[in-house]
Amino acid sequence: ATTQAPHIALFPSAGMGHLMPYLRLAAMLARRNCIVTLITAHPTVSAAESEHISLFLRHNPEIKRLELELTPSSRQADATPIEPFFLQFHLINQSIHLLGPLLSSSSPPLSAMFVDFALLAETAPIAEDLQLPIYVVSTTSVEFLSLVAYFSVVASNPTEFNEASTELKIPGLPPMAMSSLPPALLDHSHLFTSTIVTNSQALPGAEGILMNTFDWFQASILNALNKDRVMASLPPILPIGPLESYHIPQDGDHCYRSWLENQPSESVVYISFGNRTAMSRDQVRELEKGLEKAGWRFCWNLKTTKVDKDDREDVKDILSDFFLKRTKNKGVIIRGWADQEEILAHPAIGGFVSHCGWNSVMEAAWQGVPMLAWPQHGDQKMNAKVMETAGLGLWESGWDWGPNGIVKGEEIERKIVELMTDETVRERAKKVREEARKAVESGGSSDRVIRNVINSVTL
Ligand code: BUP
Repeated sequence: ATTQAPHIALFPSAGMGHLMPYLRLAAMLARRNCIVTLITAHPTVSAAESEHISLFLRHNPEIKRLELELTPSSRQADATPIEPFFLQFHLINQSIHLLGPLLSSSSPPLSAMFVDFALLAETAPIAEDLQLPIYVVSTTSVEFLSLVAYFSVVASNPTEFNEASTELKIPGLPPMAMSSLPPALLDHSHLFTSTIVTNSQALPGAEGILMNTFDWFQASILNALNKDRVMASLPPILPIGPLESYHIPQDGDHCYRSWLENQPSESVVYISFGNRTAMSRDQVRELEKGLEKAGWRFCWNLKTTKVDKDDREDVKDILSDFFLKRTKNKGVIIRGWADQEEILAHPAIGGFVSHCGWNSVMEAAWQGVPMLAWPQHGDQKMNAKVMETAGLGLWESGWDWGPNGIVKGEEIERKIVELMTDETVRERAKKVREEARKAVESGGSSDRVIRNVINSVTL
């Protein structure tokens, strides 16, 4: 009998860090002859999300789109203000009942659903009704995922996990430092925490957890979870990364493009803290000092608000005249969206100061660019540790900003110099690149895993 191409619905949640891996996976599945439907929530939080979805679909007309129209929030108008991206998780979940009818009329009929962790608990009953296998596509490190998976156990046992704890011990895994965990986890009424608890309870019902990582990068924890089964209820962890770029040429000439062309090889440090991390003015001043004193060329992706739509200030209103004058030919400042993959791929880039969002870690691994981790919140500190352990770069674990103080210019200067001059780290990062590329080539570890997943959802 002839087999039919599987039809897979992908359901990402909010934020570019959650959207990018889904778009990459959608393109990859389409390349591998799957029929792909992308479920998108409307409206999105950031302008970057809606722009990327439109551009992506225009360049990939074979990928179908289903739009989930969000119903307005039932939260009280006077409820505690909440991070816009967490609120969006909540809004999508609240509107999921609209999804069943949309999906049941899909043509050809669906073969499987791939969903974001934050949407799992609400989507699982819909998938079950339609008799579809459900896979989670996780957008974080395996370490953070294991914390999330174990968290429902911890949450029901406050004597094991409270403000006085210094470590969290998951049987069979190395202990996790409390200082690396998101502080919001201690607050059970926080939407972040309740989202984790609810969805972590639903994880055992998934067929597998697809992850943007590769065997070599996180071998030890992957062995513990998949071979030693230290968390017996967890479905298989399926490393399919690094997810490859979907290559859409960006319009226009962004200022950094021509500038980078004229810089010597590995002479520029790229700085970005992701799409939704706002840096305080005091910290911006210290970073200016550090960059200027370190003396290396730089390309700084500067954000001062959580949501891009709110970011309207001019560079001159944010950075000091002194800094701009002193570094006139030394660096370029990016405002608005930049193609980070393109930047990291540029031979002029020699180091990456990053918040360690997981996509950024995988993109640096793919290019073999050494990182200096400066994590802020969420999974970032745990990701930083994974990155450092894999040998991709440096992490100064005491660095923070916001309520816990700011990092001084001299400190920043010292670490940037170390990042740009440490030959051992540079060599090791090149080794990471080599292993990343081996994983995705035909017959490589990630290639085999995704091939098996596609086969198992093919009727
Ligand atoms: Br900012 C920015 N260009 O200007 P992470 C980000 N990105 O391509 P987290 C750009 O967005 P969030 C820009 O390459 C990565 O693929 C970047 O995801 C890309 O961060 C993605 O690194 C950001 O996982 O997401 O914290 O999960 O940026 O939304 O905070």
